[in-house]
Amino acid sequence: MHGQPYQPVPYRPSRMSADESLVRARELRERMDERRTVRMFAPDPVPEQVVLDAIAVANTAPSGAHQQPWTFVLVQDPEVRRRIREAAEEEERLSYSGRLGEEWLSALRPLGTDENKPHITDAPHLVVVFQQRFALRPDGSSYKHYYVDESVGIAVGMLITALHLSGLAALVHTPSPMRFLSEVLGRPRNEKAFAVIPVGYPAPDAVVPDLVRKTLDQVVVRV
Ligand code: IYR
Repeated sequence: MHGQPYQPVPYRPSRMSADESLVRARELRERMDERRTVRMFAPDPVPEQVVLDAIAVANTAPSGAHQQPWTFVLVQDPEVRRRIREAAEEEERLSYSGRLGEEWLSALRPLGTDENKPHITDAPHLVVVFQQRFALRPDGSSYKHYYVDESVGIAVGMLITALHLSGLAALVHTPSPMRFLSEVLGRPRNEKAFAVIPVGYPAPDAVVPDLVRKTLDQVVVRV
């Protein structure tokens, strides 16, 4: 793809009627409003194919120069999971005991988060998303990637949407700093950790913060 000439092909999807769009959009809006970030997972198994299909959806995300600058690492090895949890909790202990600062800590207070990250070892699946800051060819040469943060952010949005619509809960967890993930997972030097995403069913006794979403009027401006 990189450096190839422009060779477009026809795109003729069948058009949905406006009435059907209205029905589908309303249904989707209601379904997505049920999504909640979950921090307490049931240990029950989830077929890996559901997660792979959701990653395949994420892989359809638009990206800068269609470079798809993402890698999804599925971490199954319990020992690797344990090491990730240990390192994340060590960093978070420093964060919550002062590194974040009072303003950040008070923003987090209503969410009830703390330095304990049991979801890293306990959710049936763990997806660690890496952004490829640049492309690295097998011969060691490289070329630039564009709009990497935006591209990976969109892909992760599509991933959690796909997981939710497939009946699963997820958490976009960003331990900070995340450098340890590259070491533990042996990722190449062009990749930088973006998020740790445990996936599964909510625990039967799961609780979530009592959040209220902004209304459409609060987020839409018409010009
Ligand atoms: N990374 C920490 C803190 C944290 C930060 C934000 I912004 C959140 O929305 C939630 C947590 C943690 O994962 O606990």
